[in-house]
Amino acid sequence: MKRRQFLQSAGLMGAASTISTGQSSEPIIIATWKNEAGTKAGWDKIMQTGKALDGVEAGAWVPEANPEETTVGYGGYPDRDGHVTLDACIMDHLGNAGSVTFLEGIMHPISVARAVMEKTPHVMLSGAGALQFALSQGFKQQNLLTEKSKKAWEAWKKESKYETKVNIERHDTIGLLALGKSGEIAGACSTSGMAFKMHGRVGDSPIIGGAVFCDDEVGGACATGLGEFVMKTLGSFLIVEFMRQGMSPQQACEAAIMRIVKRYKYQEFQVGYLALNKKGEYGAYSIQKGFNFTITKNNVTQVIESGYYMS
Ligand code: SD4
Repeated sequence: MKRRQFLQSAGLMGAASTISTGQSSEPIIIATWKNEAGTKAGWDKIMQTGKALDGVEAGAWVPEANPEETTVGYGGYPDRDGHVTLDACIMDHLGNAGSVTFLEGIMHPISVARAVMEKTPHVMLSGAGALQFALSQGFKQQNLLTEKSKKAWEAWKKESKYETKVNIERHDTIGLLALGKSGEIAGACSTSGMAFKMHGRVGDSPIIGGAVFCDDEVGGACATGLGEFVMKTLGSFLIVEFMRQGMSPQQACEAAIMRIVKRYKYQEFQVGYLALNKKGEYGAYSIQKGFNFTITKNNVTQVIESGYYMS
């Protein structure tokens, strides 16, 4: 029996599929991984301003500012040369988008990405240029490498085992999707990327269409996991296009994972996708077991285990 069929008959794919039943476009915010504080903050913001874009930005702020989160913002694990380099992007319902890559020393890269979107004619700023722009906008430069992350890097350096795969254990790169009070879609993503990556490595998280894509006619999608494979398949764009063709968010996430599974040695890494359509239906799917996501709707927050392809 094929793996997927087995999962279906065993009811193991049910978590995401059975809850994809929302039919209204009431406000909702969903995020990759266990990010309750993030989705709650995003929900509160949507209640305040009405806007999905404000919600996804506020949701990303939470792990960005949390020194205990070693995969996002402040406290993120550095690259192999000891630099904490950040990637983030944001997209609104009008198709506007902004992103920053390889940004150092700024606590909230998501807000710099938003400023790129709103205040420049560009989509993406990188490295020193992104920092220069952030400083010009009043963002403060600070050291984001915490003692905890420095120690982990020093321990890693003893072996310096460079592996181009994301650990399949839980990661906390935050990807968010929301519907605002008018039912409009927005999405965002923020990360410090792969721990101990090559200096200069940029993942999928700042790539519009890779880690995040939104189209107000359809909905949105976001990604987490080993960004190289999200980029090679342009996962979030693909999911939105699948939904445009009539797939449910759940079916679209599964089809995008299958696109990876068919072409690459998927056994060695993790990718997880989340999707939300304009009716408020959502879905999630990953290659490996262990991916989960958080949803806040009607002021109620829950963490849900995603369906997955591999045993
Ligand atoms: C990256 N996609 O830099 C990010 C990492 C990630 O959960 O999502 N980890 O490739």
